[in-house]
Amino acid sequence: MGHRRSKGGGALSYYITTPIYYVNAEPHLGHAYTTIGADILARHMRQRGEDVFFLTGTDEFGEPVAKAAEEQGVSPRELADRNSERFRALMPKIDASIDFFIRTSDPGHGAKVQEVLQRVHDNGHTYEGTYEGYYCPRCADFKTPTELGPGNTCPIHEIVLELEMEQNWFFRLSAFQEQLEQLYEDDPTFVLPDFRRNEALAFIKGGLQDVSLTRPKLSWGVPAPWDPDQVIYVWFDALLNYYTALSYAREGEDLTDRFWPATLHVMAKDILKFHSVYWPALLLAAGLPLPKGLYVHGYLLMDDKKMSKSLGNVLDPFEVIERFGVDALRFYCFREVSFGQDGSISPAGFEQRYETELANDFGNLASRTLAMIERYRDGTIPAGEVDAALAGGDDGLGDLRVRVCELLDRAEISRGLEACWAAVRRLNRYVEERQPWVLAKGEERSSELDDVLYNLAEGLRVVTLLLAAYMPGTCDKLLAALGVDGRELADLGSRGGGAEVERIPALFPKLEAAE
Ligand code: ME8
Repeated sequence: MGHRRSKGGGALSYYITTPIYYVNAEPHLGHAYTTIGADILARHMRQRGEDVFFLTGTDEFGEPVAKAAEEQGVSPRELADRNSERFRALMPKIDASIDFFIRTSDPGHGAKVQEVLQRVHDNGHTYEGTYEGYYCPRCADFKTPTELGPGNTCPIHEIVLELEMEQNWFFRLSAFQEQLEQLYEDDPTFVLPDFRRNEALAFIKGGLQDVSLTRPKLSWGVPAPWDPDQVIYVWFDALLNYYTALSYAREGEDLTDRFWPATLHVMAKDILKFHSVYWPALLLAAGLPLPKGLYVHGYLLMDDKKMSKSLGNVLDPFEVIERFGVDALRFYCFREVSFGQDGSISPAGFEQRYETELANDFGNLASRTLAMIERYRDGTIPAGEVDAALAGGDDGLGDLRVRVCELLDRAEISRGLEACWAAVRRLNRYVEERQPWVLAKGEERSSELDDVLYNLAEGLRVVTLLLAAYMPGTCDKLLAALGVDGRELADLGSRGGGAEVERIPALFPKLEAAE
């Protein structure tokens, strides 16, 4: 079961989002990771002919940004402009095929936030009250007693929190307890993976407290329409980006009916509570349809700690791309760390996988296949019989497409990649077993050689089409060299012989020695 749905028989609409990133610092590999993950799914669904909209952007209001700006001696607007631009510049570098980049400082966003929250207010889900409790300015989160670390600290940022008291508007989150429990019961895949669903449900069952919806004293935010002395608490303003973007992403067009509710929100576990509890409750309060699902992945770790700007142990994605290339980055993140789990990454790990898997497994399969077709058949893929021995089993090519599609329906990105890689290795073994260079020695085994070359070219075509969502640039080059025009995943098994192939330079050249 996945999160996909049909709108009246035509193409499925597939609306996928990443979190919008705080502009209090520059992007790091953690941000690239989520965005690449979502991009893999977006690209894959486009190859399946679905109507895709892929959104990312920046979260610009609220205390985390206002504080960082103060520390740097600039206005929040200046800091937001500067860092938002860096996030935007990251997108083409990581080959993220986004359809829109939202900034919460966009006027179109603010206006829509006000409209939705006015409805929440009019529907009677707000009241005025006094908040007293511990607030982490870096998380922009009011911590419940069970969420606090020892000595009233923030367990994520490891800082001591002040007791805050302020007058603000509350959102009646507690009133949605039953509806949320029901939602989790009715739709067991609302949050994936399962263990994250259980965490979210446990949080709900622990008893929901009302939460602040607005904050006084802050000027960097969207004013509450019914009380302009207060601004909307940044998390509610931020969550609404997923909905507001559709109303103004295309000038003169409202995409809301076409794409809302969202198919999948992708994020890491740090913001599970906001997405799995506050977000559906807010939508219910506004009378809006709920997203189909969330996928909550783990952390990229460096030296066994979460890579984060506040801990300072971050890898710069721009530098990684410079050294290894964008597709190696896209591959490595999902190969080294199983999507959904936490996992460590390191420059040494990059190098190793680059050499053993990209250069030796995939690069080598591609270059030897193209070289043999050129040498033995003048560059034309011969017609041949499909080899049943390659089709079956866990690493067989026969149902590879179906297996990868099923996995990616559940956002199992690493498992989808694993399935493709097993097929790459199987094709390399096939070359060793069938030894085309021996078959090429005399005319008498010519039709056997045709079959082997045909099966190799076909296997490589299928696996490369499936890998194209993961490593778009590399796979495009290889598919062009194999004479494949389209990128659709329908009817994968139908190509005969006859296409012309071209030899190309190594897809993954030897790395320069590190400085
Ligand atoms: O939380 N490993 O923004 P943010 C994996 N603005 N993913 C990581 C990561 C790591 N080490 N570090 C960051 C916010 N991420 C809010 C979101 S959404 C309505 C508002 C990724 O800049 C991951 O997706 O702190 C995580 O959830 C997100 O960046 C947090 O980004």
